Amino acid sequence: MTKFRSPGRVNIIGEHTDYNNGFVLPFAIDKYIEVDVSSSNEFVFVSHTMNETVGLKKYEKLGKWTDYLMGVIWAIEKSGCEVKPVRIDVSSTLPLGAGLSSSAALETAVAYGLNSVMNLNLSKKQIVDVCVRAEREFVGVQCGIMDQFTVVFGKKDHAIFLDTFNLSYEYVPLNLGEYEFALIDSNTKHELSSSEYNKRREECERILKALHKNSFREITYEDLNQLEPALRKRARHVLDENKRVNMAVRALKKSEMFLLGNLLYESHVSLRDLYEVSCEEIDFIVGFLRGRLGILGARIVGGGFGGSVLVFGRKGCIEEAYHELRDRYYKMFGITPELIHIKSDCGVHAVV
Ligand code: GAF
Repeated sequence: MTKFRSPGRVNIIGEHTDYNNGFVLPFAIDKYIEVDVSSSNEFVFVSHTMNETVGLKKYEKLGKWTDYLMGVIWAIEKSGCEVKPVRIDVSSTLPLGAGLSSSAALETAVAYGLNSVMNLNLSKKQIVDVCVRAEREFVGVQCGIMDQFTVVFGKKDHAIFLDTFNLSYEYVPLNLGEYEFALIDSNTKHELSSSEYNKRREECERILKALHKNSFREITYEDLNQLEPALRKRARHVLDENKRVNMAVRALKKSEMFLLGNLLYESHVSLRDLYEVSCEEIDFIVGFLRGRLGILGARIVGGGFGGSVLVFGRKGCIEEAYHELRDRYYKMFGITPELIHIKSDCGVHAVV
């Protein structure tokens, strides 16, 4: 078997908590990156989506998509295994830059593929670690573990309630009845996304230092008073968001759909005002949807500064709202947003 498929992910709630030992509630989706791994005398990466073929030296960094592939090879070798030259063909049905974790999908498809083809004997957890390391140390984005974990451990019809403090997790059934999740891609991605992401991480490090704590899990609401105002906002978001994840899990289990929707709106406000990772286009979409008949909740997903809005609503209502939104959004920004229907799906696997 030489073809491997890895899904994207959406996160129901728990944003910017995964690198703060917090909780997240993501699920893998039915949009994928596929890679075909074949032996070769040199490293050759082919993107069928971008129509580009690139030959590289081992560990060569080019500042583009090929870094995710070479980063994985680098990280696998750092873990003590040897990776022989390969040709990797990449194709995708997962929109890039839409906040759906296309980078983690690409990394895990490559790691899983190399693991199978070269009999490396890496466990699923080791594959997650290799991919996180590739992104942090080779690509240079100081990501948390949520994306890679979700696209490896995803389970159809379930979300993963993950505690990133000790990596314990529980599959929560997605029994949505007459409701559904969908995405509206803003079709914008602001350049500063990775630098601002790393900045947020540094701020969180400063919070721990200022409060003399080893982990966000030791921080209480009273502690926040000791922080300077900018850092207080960031910490407040993390504490509140962790609570919201736990409430969302209970709401999902009890089918309290209105509560779940409200938590999404609250999360968005917090990401906009306290964590400051939203942008004009995304706020416009969430503002438009808020209070519309049949729409229960909406919020920015992923790292921020563009990408997609996750919408939760009664079946059919999201599509209806989208048609009205499309023209208004175009008038405002000169861009057409896109409606993406999603279903939950399983994690990375070989394609037969
Ligand atoms: C990005 C990162 F890769 C994740 O680890 C996570 O921090 C997310 O942004 C924000 O919740 O997708």
